[in-house]
Amino acid sequence: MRTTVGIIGAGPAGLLLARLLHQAGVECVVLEARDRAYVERRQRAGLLEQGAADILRDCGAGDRLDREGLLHRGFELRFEGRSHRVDLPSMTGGRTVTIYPQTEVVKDLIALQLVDGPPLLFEAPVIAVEKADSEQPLIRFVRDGREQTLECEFVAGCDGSYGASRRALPADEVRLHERTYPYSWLGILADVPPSCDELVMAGHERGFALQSMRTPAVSRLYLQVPNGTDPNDWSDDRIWDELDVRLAADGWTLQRGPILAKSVSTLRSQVVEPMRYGRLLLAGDAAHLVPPSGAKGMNLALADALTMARGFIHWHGSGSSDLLDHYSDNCLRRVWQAQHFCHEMTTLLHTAPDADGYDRQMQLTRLRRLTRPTAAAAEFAENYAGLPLI
Ligand code: RFL
Ligand code: PHB
Repeated sequence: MRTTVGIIGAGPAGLLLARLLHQAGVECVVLEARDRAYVERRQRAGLLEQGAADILRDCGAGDRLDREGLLHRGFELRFEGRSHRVDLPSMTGGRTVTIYPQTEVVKDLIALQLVDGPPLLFEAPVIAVEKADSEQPLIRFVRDGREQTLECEFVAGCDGSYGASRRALPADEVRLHERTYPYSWLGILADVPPSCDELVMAGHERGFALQSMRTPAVSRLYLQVPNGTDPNDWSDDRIWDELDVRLAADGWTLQRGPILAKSVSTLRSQVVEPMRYGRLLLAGDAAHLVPPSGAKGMNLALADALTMARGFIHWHGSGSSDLLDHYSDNCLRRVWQAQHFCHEMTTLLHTAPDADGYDRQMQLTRLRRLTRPTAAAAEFAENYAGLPLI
């Protein structure tokens, strides 16, 4: 098999890239390790920045997003038993965010691709990317139990942090910057309407808690838990009791309901620098991870895919590799900005295992600044709503 751009991974990054290339007449093939049902059901992100929602609309994937997405103009910060609303439009020149689950973004992009898009092969795990430093890179993958090859002009590594693309990077050419946080998130999906129309983030002494949602009828909630936590050690009652304590505020009641899913994920930051090796370009989680506290992972993945698509389209139309040559630098500026914001959000709201009274006072001082019309509050809102895409 031959193509122009071989795309590894059918997450938000790979699917958006395929859509944009297809619309511009650049040939590509997407190889995905898992089956369609698995990819469409994987519970992940929930929040789209305005810029990311606009990218999806512009490529024709905005119909359901506009019908079913929940537009949010602010969120609540809770600490010391009180709620403080952060208003986004008034501090960001009118920008908002949308709650629209990653599962739905992925379903919409897959549906478009299966109607008129380039080939998307499910259950086709890539085992290696070879000759990335040559003009003819090669992808080795398995299909129906047989090993096959896809010859490409470029390879787009959109296969997450455990994919084959990362394994193809020589350690002496590419650096991996990394932080692992001393806590994880226990996430639940609950069959109960959210107790608040907006997101609620609590910076409690016992640890972080978040009330989010998937639809007006289904809630998504998170609790900070120690690393190594087994979700089975947390009964439904224990989860609701702890959420009650951490999210408590005067005059507010957390509604309980059946828990549909429970999982634990560790919080980590990673950046691969540069995001390119030869003719292998990385996008999304393959290039960087952020702790979920800042809700930036899917948004960064979509922004990378747009930047990469522009590079390939320019190269395809003009023969110039100018944009591709600046791909990594252009993305990394946004990536490091998001890393900084997510790190700030994480340390602002989580309680480290060795935290003492001094650390707590530092957190409370930082939190109080965000509840007044300060420059810190404006910068926080700007970052949360997302920086405009260039
Ligand atoms: P994905 O979505 O992981 O897709 C990668 C795809 O590659 C496939 N793959 C392979 N395919 C072929 N061959 C191989 N060898 C392969 N290896 C892997 C995988 O099966 C998969 O289909 O990466 P992508 O596209 O870069 O998208 C990144 C996002 O998924 C991720 O950053 C976000 O989910 C992070 N995130 C959030 N991001 C936000 O923007 N807003 C949020 O509100 C938000 N909340 C979250 C989050 C992540 C969380 N977890 C689970 C850590 C909340 C949580 C709890
Ligand atoms: C989510 O809805 O999954 C979500 C929202 C905001 C975050 C993280 C996750 O910061």
